[in-house]
Amino acid sequence: MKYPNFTKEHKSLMAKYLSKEVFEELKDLKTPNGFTLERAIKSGVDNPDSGIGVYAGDIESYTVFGALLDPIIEEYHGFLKSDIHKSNLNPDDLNAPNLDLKNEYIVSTRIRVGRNLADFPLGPAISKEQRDEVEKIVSSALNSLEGSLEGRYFPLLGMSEEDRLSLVQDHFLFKAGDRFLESAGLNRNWPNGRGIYHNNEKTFLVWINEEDELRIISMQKGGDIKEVFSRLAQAIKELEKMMKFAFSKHLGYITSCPTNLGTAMRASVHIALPKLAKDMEKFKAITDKYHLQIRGVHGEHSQSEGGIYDISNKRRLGVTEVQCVQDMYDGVKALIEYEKALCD
Ligand code: ADP
Ligand code: ILO
Repeated sequence: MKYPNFTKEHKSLMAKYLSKEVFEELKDLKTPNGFTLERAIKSGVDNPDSGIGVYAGDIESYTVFGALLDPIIEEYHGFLKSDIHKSNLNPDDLNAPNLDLKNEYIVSTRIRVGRNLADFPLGPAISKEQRDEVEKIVSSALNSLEGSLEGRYFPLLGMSEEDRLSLVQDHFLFKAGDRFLESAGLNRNWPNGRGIYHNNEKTFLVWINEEDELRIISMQKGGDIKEVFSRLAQAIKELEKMMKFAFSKHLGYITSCPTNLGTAMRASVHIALPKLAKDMEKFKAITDKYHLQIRGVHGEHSQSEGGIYDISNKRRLGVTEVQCVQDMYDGVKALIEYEKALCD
C-alpha cells in the first residue's frame, strides 16, 4: 500500500493525522481479525468531504492503529489517552422538565446508542456468516421482549421497496447506499443480515447491522426528553441481560466510527427554529457553546426542510449518558429562548 494521494479537498481528521511517519509505522500492521490500515482509512480516502474518514474493524483497531486514532479521538472528543470513560444511565439524574408543553417548537425527540457484540468483529471487518449470526442472536433476543418494548423484527431481505421507503421517510429506518459506509465495507452483502425491530407504537426501535451491529433507539413526537431517555435506559438494561456488548474501560462502548465511542449516544430533537435559521452565525454560536451539532431533517449529510433542524449532543466520550442528554436539553432550552426573543 502506498501513502494516499491526499488533495486540498481531503479535510478529514484522518487526512490531518496520517502523516508519512504514522503511515510507515502502521501500514503493514493487522489486527487479530485481519483488519488493515488500508481498510480503516478507505472511506476517508474515497470521500474527501469526510469529517473523520476512518473506521475501526474491531476493538483491537483502537490500539493497533492508536498512533492514528488517538489524536483523532483527542481532537473530536477532547479525550486523552490517559482518561477513563464513565457511564450513568439513571434517568433520575437528568434535569429535564418538558421545554415545549404546547408543542410549538419541538416536533420529535430521539435518543439512540450504538452497540456491538463483544464476541464479534465490528461491521467493517465482519464476515457474511458472522453478520448473519449477529442478526440471529439480536433479533431473537428482541423478539423475546415483553410489555411496552414488545414488538417484531423486520428483516430488510424480503421487505417491499414501498415499506422500506416509508420507514426511511418517517425517520424510523436507516437509508440505503451511504457512500461513507460503502467505502468502509459496511454495505457488503446488502441487504442480508440487516433489519429493524420496533414495538407497535414505533417508540422503541433497534437497527441491526447498519454502521454498528445495534442501534438502540427511543423516540416519540413532542419534547418529553426525560420520557424518551427513561425508555432507552430500560431497553438497554433488558438487552444487557441477554447479550454482552463490546466495551473498554478507557473508551467505553466500542463503535465502528470513533465519533460514537464512549456513550455511543446521540440525543436529538427535530425543532422548528425559522427565525434563528436566518442568522446562521448566531445559531452556530449557540450550538457551539452548548456542545451541539446541527444536522438536516433526514439525518447526517442532509439539509433542513421548512426551518426544522436536527439538534443533538456532540460530546459522547468522557461524559456520561445523562450529561449527553443534559447537553442537548440545556442547548435546546437556550435555542428556544433565542427564537422566542426574535422579531418576525
Ligand atoms: P444516527 O442518529 O443514527 O447517527 P442519522 O443522523 O442518519 O443517524 O439519523 C437517522 C434517522 O433518525 C434519520 O431519518 C433522522 O431524520 C432521524 N432522526 C434523528 N433525530 C430525530 C428526531 N429527533 N426525531 C425524529 N427523527 C429523528
Ligand atoms: N465517516 C463520515 C461520518 C462520520 C461521523 N458520522 C457517523 C455516522 N459516524 C465522515 O467522516 O464524515
